[in-house]
Amino acid sequence: MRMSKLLMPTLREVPAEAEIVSHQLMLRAGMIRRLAAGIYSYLPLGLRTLKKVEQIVREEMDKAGALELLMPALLPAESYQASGRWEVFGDNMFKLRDRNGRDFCLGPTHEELFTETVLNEVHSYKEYPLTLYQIQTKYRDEGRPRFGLMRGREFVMKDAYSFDLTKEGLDKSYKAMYDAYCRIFTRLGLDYTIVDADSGAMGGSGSQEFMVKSPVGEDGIAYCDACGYAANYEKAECVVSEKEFPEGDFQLEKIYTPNVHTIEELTEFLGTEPHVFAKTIIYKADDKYVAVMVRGDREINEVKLKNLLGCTEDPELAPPAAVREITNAEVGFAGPIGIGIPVYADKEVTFMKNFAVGANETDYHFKNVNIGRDFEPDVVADLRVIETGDACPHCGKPIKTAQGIEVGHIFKLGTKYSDALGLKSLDENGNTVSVIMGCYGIGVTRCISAAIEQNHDENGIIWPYSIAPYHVCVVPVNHKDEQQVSEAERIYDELLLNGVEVLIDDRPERAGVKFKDCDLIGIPVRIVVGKKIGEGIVEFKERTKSEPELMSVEEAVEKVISMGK
Ligand code: 9G3
Repeated sequence: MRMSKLLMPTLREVPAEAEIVSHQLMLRAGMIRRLAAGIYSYLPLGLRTLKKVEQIVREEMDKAGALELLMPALLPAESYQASGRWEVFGDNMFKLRDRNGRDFCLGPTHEELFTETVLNEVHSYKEYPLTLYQIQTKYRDEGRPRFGLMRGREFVMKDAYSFDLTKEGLDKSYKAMYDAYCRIFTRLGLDYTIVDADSGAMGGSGSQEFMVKSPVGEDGIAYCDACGYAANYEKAECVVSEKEFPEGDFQLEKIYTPNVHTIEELTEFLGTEPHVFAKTIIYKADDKYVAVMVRGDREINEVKLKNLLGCTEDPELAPPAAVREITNAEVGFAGPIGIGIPVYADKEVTFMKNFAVGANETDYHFKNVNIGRDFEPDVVADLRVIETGDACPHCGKPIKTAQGIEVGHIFKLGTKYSDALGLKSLDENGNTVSVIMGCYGIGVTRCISAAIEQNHDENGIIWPYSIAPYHVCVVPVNHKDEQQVSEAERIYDELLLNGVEVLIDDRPERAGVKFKDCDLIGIPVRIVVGKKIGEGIVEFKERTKSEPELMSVEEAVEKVISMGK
């Protein structure tokens, strides 16, 4: 491709709207352009990389025995009403009406559609197991679209769905997808970690996320280098860590703590440390209130709370009016003693002694509180957020935490959707069974952002060879030098003839501008045709290396051709 003919509007300046490197570089490299919040156009370089990512996903899914379909993105409401999800996803779902006033949506995910397809088209147990997939544009009206393609409102997802008649079958289908994902992310050049994850609204018996470690990742990961344990922080099991508490048999004591609302103020006032205080936070879960307790130095894990309570809506902090109603005190003085609503305590609270809690009276706390004598929690469970340095739940070594970009998420769904849509089958013994499903997602456009987050430097993108928009750029240093230009053209033709994806920078620009653009757009190899071409010598500069190599034209051409093999 001639760069004089390529639409590649590179930018010198970083666009203000872009907060993270991958977003900045995709705009500066002329790969994408923003149309509206979370909605992007793909210019030639961006589209070439997108298609390469899609092709790698497609090849590995096909190799794993999955069958590719393509579902509509414009879906009638009925598709989601049978599963009850037409209401559940609220504002996140793009809804519209056709000319006859019928309800439609732009598809955010397709469990129902794939289940319906199998329901309508598969009629014998001999046709199972079946894994179907698509690579398709999804629509989700995210409240906070940001970070470019990382969290868009229109994005490309590979979504796959497996259908089995036995649990063992699901395990096999799930493993086949798990292995295919490992091959995909390896081929994409992503350094990824697989973590146990919460299944959230999807239900089912468990899920795993494929995470690319990055400080801009929205998910927290807890992992152990010693034994390989890794989990999304939402799910990571917490081990009780013992702390020092005042020893002795003290009487419960109510103390006047005027204007003491925060932990810091209370520990200051009592002259103790945060862990000698137990927080009591009141949550509204669906339509009931619960008091949740964790040690003062810990945070409540609301995903664990939601799963424990089994509520459909996310638990929310009770509004101040409700807190006053329940505790007869201002916010900040809630405690378990005599609170009158169920008390859910994190396991660590049961190891506390002579500790402080709110007294359910404005400006008062209790000290020297002891479980058993002064109150009994209704439920004790793992309800806290894991922290760096906590003991690994598997081997006890210190846990590490990191941020991660979720590029894949695989679920053992079970029969939630097949039951909702009546997908059953006779098995080989003639018994009627519910079809057991798995679902498997890859954020295809998000993988592009993740690849750049993991592969860039101060000069721009450093593409993994497999998804680079082009593999080599031939650059004549002086566009006025007849020999340099004709030799560069000859190399360009030779590479084209050998099927290499090659650019020639034939623009009438200074060499420095050409080198900067070539680095910015992340082309893996640059062949520089300069003064030494008189001796048949060119510079072979790999984007991952700081210094160019000098070599003959023939060697350079051979080297590039061999890289593509
Ligand atoms: C919606 C909207 C947003 C959503 C969903 C549905 C997330 C939704 C979860 C999944 C689960 C799996 C198939 C591929 C793998 C992931 N956000 N999820 O279901 F209607 Cl508006 O998408 N889907």
